[in-house]
Parts: sequence; C-alpha cells; structure tokens
Amino acid sequence: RSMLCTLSAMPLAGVVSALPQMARAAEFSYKYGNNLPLSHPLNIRAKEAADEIREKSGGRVDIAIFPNNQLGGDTDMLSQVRSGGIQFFTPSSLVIATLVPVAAINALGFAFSDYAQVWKAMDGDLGAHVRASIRKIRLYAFDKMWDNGFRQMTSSKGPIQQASDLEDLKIRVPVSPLSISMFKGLGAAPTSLQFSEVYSSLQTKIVDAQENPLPIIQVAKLYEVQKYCSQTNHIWDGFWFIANGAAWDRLPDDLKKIVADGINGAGMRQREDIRKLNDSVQSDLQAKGLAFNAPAPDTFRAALRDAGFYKEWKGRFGDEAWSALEASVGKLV
Ligand code: X2X
Repeated sequence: RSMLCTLSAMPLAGVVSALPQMARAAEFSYKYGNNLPLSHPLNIRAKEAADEIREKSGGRVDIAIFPNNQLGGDTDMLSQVRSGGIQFFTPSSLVIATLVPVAAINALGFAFSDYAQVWKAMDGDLGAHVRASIRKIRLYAFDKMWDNGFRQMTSSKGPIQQASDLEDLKIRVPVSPLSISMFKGLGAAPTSLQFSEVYSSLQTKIVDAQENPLPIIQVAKLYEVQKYCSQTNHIWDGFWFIANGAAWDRLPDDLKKIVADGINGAGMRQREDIRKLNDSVQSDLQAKGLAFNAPAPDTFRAALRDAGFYKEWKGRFGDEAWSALEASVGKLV
C-alpha cells in the first residue's frame, strides 16, 4: 500500500529510470515454441536454460517460452521456425523428418534396445549426420538431443500382445511418413494427427489407440481416455532443439556460446529427468487405471521384415546414415 502511494507520487520519468535493468528490451528477444505441457521435463529444463542464458548474457538474450501448442501444432511451429516467426522449436525427430527425411532414422522400428545404444548413436556419428542435414535447410540443431523416450502403445480396445493384435486398429501417429509406414507394415490403420489433437481424438473415438513415451502419457493425461498400455518400446524418439538459421547466425560468438551451453546443459539434465521418470511413471499410471503388459518384440519385428519395411527404409535413409545406425545397434537387415 505505502509502496503504491510512493510510486504514484513519483514523477513518471523517475519511475522509468527506477525500473531494474532486466526490464529493458533485450538485444535479442527470441521466441521458443513447443508442443508439450508445462509440467514435462522438457519445459522445466528449457525454462532453466532461458533463465541461465538471460543471466549469463547480462540480459542481452531473452528467450520467451510458448509451451503446449500455444503457437499452433507441430506443423505450424515448424513453418514458423523456418520463416523466422519464432526462433526456437523442439520438433521430435519424427516431425522434423517431414523436412529432413534422414532425421527419422533414430525412430526406425525396434532399432535401439537401450539408452546406451541411443546416446552412442545420437551423440556420435549418426547425430552429426542428421545435424548436418538439418543445417542444409538453414536450421541450426544444437549438439545434444533432448529425450522424448521409448514409445509405447495405448488403446481403449484391449492389450496389444503381438503384431496380430494391431490388425485394423485405428491408431493415431505423429505427422510422420515413417510412423505411417511402420504401422501399415504391422497391419494397423494409422492416422497422422498433430499432438495438439491427440487427447480429443481419443476422447471422441476418432481413433482408438495412440503411441507415446510414458512421461507424455502422464503429463498429457492420456490415461483418462485410454485403458491399456503395451510396453512395446517400438521407437526411440528424441527432440532436436533447433534454431532458425538466420537468428542463430546473427548472434555474436560470445552469445552463441552462452546460448549453446545453456541449451545443451539443460538437455543433459532433461535426459536424466526422463531416465528417473522411467523408473516411477509406470506405477503412477497403473494407479490411475492403465492396465500394463509387456509384449516381446519378436512378432512385431517379423511382421515388419515380412512387409519389407527395413529394406525400404534402408534405401530411403541411404547407406551412410544406415551404417552409422548399425555401428550402434548391430546389423538390422
Ligand atoms: O506428437 C507426439 O506424439 C509427440 C509429442 O511424441 C511428438 O512430439 C512426436
């Protein structure tokens, strides 16, 4: 109260000069959009990165975060980050692959069996190959990929124990040619929808099933509209933290370093968050009513081989990327 009186009694110029330095417009005011609820580790660590970057740059770089599809769905944000309407975006590898096809390679069905293989590939030659391809369309991908997780299938129809349980199942997949090809190969009836539409399309039964890592099923409350969760681990999915190429190039070297260190460091902590969540999230989702089962991968792999899935995608990804993947996971075809 007394504070208010003092301020309103002050001449306007006095108020303005009394504002803290942080409130001045930053030299680089950048926007970052993503598709996940605020409670997901991606948003928690991104906020941490933005705070660190603002502080270390002395307020010169200010990153405003727009979570949860506030700026539109993935397809919209992808075009905004290309045009420079926003400067940062974290598309899943499945989603950026609509522009950079080779980026989907980490999502090849049943390629990775554990995180040791994942990070060996993505922090090594395979990740470097994908980042170079992303750079070619004038986007910049930060070195450390963030974790989405191993994707699991959920359904309102029944547990998926083997490939034949997928027959004609109406399943939502991301806007991703690889996901469509994979689920067709498994005999399902996949539909591509942006993540912003997943909850309502399950609720209204436009689709009966979807597939996502457990932390997403938790934060997006998909357990409210699904009954069964089958831990298939069929795809490992991550988010590329990308910047609009011109907005990145515009930063002087000292600021580039502060921004990259902030984002890559937060990404490493976000990986650790997901690792810890993976240990606890299943019991939480069970308590919320999801019935779990853990099918063996054999029937799914066999169905994909018989459908010619691996041969087709080896051709589409190219030998260089394919060999880099096999260097981490062993021979695939
Ligand atoms: O859309 C999805 O399913 C999500 C959230 O996992 C991605 O961003 C690919």
